[in-house]
Amino acid sequence: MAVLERLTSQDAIALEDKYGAHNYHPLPVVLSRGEGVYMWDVEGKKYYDFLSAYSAVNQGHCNPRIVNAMVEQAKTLTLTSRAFHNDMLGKFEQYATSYFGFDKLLPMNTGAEAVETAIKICRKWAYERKGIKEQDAQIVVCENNFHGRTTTIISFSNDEGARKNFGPYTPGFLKIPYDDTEALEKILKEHDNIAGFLVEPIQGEAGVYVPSEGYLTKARELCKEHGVLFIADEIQTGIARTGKLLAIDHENVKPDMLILGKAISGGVYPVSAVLANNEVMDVIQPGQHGSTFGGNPVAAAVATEALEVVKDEKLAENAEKLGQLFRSELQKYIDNSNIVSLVRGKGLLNAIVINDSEDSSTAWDICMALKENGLLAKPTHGNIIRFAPPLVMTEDQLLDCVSIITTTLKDFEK
Ligand code: IF1
Repeated sequence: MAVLERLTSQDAIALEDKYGAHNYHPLPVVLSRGEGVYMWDVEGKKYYDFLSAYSAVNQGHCNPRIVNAMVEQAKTLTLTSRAFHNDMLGKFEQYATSYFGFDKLLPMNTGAEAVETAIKICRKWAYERKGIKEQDAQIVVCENNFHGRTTTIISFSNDEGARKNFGPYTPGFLKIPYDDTEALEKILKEHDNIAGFLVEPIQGEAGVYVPSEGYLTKARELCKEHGVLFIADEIQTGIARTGKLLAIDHENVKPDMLILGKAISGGVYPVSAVLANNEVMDVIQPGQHGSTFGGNPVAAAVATEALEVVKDEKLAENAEKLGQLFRSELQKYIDNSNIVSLVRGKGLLNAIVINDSEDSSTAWDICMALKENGLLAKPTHGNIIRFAPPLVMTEDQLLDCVSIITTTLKDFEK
């Protein structure tokens, strides 16, 4: 019976097409199992994962320690709501605040919820501590940002697809170019009602855009000088992905608020969080913010274990080492390539830019060919392919992947 019930890829795709909303355009591959850096489709074909669920499975698919933490906790107590205490949340909060160096943590579930939380805390802080007139607080954001998909967050997106016909939009955001400290300084000087500056240390969705060295340091200084909260969205860049625990650690920058999601749970369970010191976090009092599932015991157990794995398995160090190797190996290929113009990134968050027009299907076609050759990656904006494998990869596996990628690219050379 079990065998008869097994779906083919084609059947699974047809079901999603018929019964699911069409809000995604996935690569046509149907995965049914994952382990470490590998995934298998329903026909049993094995792939290297080069997306890591958008950097959520940094600790590797079905990491046994994290899965075990989830199963044990799920057998004991799953959800109490925050109407009562549970015996896991405080331990997780103590562990995570000391891990990242903040006084307090506010737990949520998805990345977008954590961004919303940071926006609410920032505004409340502005009215109650900075003395900005009520309803008047502005938050500075960057062009080409990606912070999630709620109505407020898409209000300050400049991606037409993400934004169009979802209005009316939430006011209270000012947009400046990314990687531009002069623009930041100018806007901070011109307005006295700015509450915060929300920024991605590397812009992921924009195509793994790494800012100039010193950008984050200077932006941090400007915020301090103008009494504005510096808010780092490390949902995609955090948890060892870029070769340090956080991407801001490359410049030893300390934000006023740190937003985490994705790999804080190793991709096993939705967990997100905002971290801040008391003078900021204490503006939130009972009844002012929350979530049914936020801070539940399973989330607490899973996230604690996921963070321990990152330290124990030295994933930041591995991402740094393998990232250097990946970029230098690909660069050797690019030096003689017409189809790829450059490779960029930090740690194991990298991208190649395809040398073709932005609206051509070349990046997609290359990803389809990579899939045939046993490696899964996804194009991002324009003609860019993001490469972000789980951080538990070995050097031999990485070199094997470089060989799959370069062999595939050769077929696309003009
Ligand atoms: C999708 C990209 C990645 C994020 C940052 C907040 C969130 C995200 C910096 C929201 C989420 C995702 C969501 C995913 C695509 C994706 C993405 F391509 F859009 F840029 F990762 F690369 N801040 N990023 O990157 O977190 O609410 O989703 O948990 O399908 O929308 P979420």
